[in-house]
Amino acid sequence: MAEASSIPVQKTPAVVGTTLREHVLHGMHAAPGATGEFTSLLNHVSLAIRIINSRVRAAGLADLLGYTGETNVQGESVQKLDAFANEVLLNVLERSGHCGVIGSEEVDEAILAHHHGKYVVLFDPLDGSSNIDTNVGIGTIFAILRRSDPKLSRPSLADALRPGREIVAAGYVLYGPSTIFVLSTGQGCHGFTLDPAIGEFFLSQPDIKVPARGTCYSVNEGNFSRWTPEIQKWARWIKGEVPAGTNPDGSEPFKTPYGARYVGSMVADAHRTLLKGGVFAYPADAKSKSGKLRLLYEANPMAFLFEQAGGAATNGKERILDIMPTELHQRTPVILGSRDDVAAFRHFMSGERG
Ligand code: FBP
Repeated sequence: MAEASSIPVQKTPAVVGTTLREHVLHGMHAAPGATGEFTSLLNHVSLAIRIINSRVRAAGLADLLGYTGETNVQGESVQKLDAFANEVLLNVLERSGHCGVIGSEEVDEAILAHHHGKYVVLFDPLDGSSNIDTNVGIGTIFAILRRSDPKLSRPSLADALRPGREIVAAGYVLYGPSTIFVLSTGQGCHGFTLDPAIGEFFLSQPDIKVPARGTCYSVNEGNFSRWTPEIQKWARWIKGEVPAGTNPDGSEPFKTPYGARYVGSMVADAHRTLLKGGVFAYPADAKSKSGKLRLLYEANPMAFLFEQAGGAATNGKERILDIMPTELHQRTPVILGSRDDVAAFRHFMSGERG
């Protein structure tokens, strides 16, 4: 009679997917010296997101559409749902006890929270606010950094003004037809879908890889007349108005024209680009001389995710993650997406092409 140990164990096929909590916990077990604080912080972020999601889904019924009447540090009129999402994230993060510094798109100054809080969390509570009232995809974006010496130093703005390459985790949530949470803790980029019946995120797109080249471009062409001649050349090139020509790096010629896709919510446009490839760009122009998007809580977290997925992100001159921040709400030109498509944009910006 065979030894019990040699009898193959019949594993029941997994009918229950991997939850976000399990995925993060697994990461923690793999990290030497992990204390569980990082996992707990990510679980707090996930709680805030599920609360925001519940209101986004019923915004029209919960008197959460329209404006609060206030203006934020960006000079924008604050939308009720933006203010609500901001309150929820601030509340949950402060209560977590893990944050030394919190930075929000909706709050002028950095919030110096817990003296010994190990982490810095920077977020855009509701991205794509111009689309809130028209029920188009909107999102939440965040980045997490570890404070260099929480035991000794008091929390300060300097803890937040660090290059994106020091990010330890970043993510965004797209409140679209389904609620998708894309997260990276430095081990690749993974997508989770919220099961609204259970209120739990399940792993739905493990190890996302951006294709090296895409077939779509995403930019607000309404700004064309304000762009530099180099960027206008890129736009004519990607629309096939001029021959594709040869690449300065000798790589396979591009197949233009590309298709145009633009939602006007960075999270929605970036998510499509992450999965399908291509390029999303919000370059600087004569009106927005430093671009429109914010470095610390829009460009950096997205750049971290795209690089974790094998893509690229630049301001046209350097890697977004190498930019040294000087202000909490500073803006930057953003070009992100497939490696080859971002390289092509850079070649036009630097005048190497066109
Ligand atoms: P907020 O909504 O968080 O302010 O973000 C800015 C944003 O809405 C991005 O999501 C989007 O990519 C961009 O501005 C759209 O700008 P525009 O309307 O000029 O194309």
